[in-house]
Amino acid sequence: MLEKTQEKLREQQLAIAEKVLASRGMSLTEVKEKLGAFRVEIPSWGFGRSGTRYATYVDGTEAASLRQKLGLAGLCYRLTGATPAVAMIFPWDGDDYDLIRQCLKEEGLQAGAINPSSFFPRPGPLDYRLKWGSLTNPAAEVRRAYVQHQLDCIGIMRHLNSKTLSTWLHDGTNSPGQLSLLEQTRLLDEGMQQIYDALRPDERMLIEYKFFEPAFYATAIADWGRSYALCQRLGDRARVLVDLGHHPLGTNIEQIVANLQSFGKLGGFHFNDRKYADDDLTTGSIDPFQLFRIFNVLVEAEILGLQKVSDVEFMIDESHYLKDPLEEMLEAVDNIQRAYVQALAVDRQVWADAQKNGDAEAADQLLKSAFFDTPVTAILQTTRLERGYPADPLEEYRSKHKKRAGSQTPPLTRAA
Ligand code: AFD
Ligand code: MN
Ligand code: MN
Repeated sequence: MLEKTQEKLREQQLAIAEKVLASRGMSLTEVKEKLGAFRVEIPSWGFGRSGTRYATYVDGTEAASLRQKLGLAGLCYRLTGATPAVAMIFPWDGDDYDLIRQCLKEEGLQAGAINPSSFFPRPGPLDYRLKWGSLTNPAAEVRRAYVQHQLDCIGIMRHLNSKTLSTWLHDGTNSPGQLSLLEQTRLLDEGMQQIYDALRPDERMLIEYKFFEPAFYATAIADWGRSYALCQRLGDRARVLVDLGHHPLGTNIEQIVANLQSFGKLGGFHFNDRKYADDDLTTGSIDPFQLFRIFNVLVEAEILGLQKVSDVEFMIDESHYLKDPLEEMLEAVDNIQRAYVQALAVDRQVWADAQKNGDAEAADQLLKSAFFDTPVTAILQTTRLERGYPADPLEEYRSKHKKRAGSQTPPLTRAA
């Protein structure tokens, strides 16, 4: 009975959506087509369990091995139809690249961006000495070893048929005396150049910035300006990666996106949300209007011919501390798709007229109406059903796939 009622409601909402979009110069068919073509990468590490600096609480809903991570990633794709590629991270995801290829194939997945990890101590020069950084480490032996790790990751990229190297350095100094700030920037440029020079013409490098890490005094790639300057120096296959959690509170991220698109240097995103810092909350769960404003710039940039939405590498980068990781991933994908539909529903002509007339109130009401008054759920669910996927992936997972949370293992048990 409930199903029938939901179906009826969806049909009514869809009829309204058709009219609302038509009144804004958009066709429902076009919105469904664009939504159906939208893809977002999911991170292998997002299916594990993360913690704070104090503890990690494992409850059995997270993956405890790489195979389980890729199994959950495969289920995410089968439930959403929007996440065919998995971003991988090394050495975290191990060194059995044939196993990875086999798991990806079994799950109907591809490898997404390959993420070298600079923060993860391992045998050899990249051991405890990483606390002084990777490419900006004062010891040439450590810098050389980290460049080699990045070159190894380019090899893994090719082995897994990926075209994107996505780089974030944990580098930063912890006191004013530790390293000359001029030397820090010189070493960074030098190391990045060696990595970039190893890329083939059809491969690209995304350079991620981050405002700070705890205990930092000077982050090596602290803001979009430093990443942009690096990408400018390196060449056209180096682009900026915008991680939503990596800005000072209050930063106007959509303005950074607009700048980067104007300069042809937007590579992609790591989506997440936060109340205070970093990537610890589900995308769109705290500030969905910001996510909509970012997509609004992306849709406008495509209309202006600056960059196609499909040319932007969308990735989720979240740390899942409390909830079932796959639930959070499905929630994130839904919120991202929602923001895209809302941005597509903006009446661009009326908005341009309001701006030309300096009518800020009308312009703001127009954005608000796209965000609040578009029957998004009906558009999302219908598009999914027409593509052969469940209308509500999260509900489908919780009702048909989710194992109850496992026994509460004692805190401090670290998942793999
Ligand atoms: C951490 C960093 C950064 C990076 C991710 C994967 O803050 O966001 O993209 O690890 O390496 O979250
Ligand atoms: Mn990130
Ligand atoms: Mn992060």
